[in-house]
Amino acid sequence: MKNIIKLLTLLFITVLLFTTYLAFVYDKESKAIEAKLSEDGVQRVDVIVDSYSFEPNQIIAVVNKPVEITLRSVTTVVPHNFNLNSPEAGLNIDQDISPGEEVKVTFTPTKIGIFEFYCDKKGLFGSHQKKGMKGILEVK
Ligand SMILES: [Cu+2]
Repeated sequence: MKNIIKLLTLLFITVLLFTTYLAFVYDKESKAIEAKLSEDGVQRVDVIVDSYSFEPNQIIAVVNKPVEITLRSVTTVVPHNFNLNSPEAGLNIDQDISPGEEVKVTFTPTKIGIFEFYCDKKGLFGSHQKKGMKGILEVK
């Protein structure tokens, strides 16, 4: 009986450590990235497009300055897209991204706020957005 309790305690501690580790890794991956302001006045950022994620998934940009996002697909089969639709803030993007393709989208955010982007494709088992293909643009 005592051995079982010991075993369960050990198992509990292992699970606890593992989930803490996962939370730490996940937190690192979802770190916000500031779009880098170039000499030509354009704020640029690269985003890796995979099934089913955008990396980084938090982009920070400054209001009323052009933003250029390079979307780099690393998939071999699954097509994705990049939707960023808040027309009231100057955001009106629906860009298809073929497997392995690299495309650029440019826009100028005209309002401060937090705006969601996502992939609106759907597979057999649900939408890509629900599987994690989403992120936020924070305009400061
Ligand atoms: Cu997708």
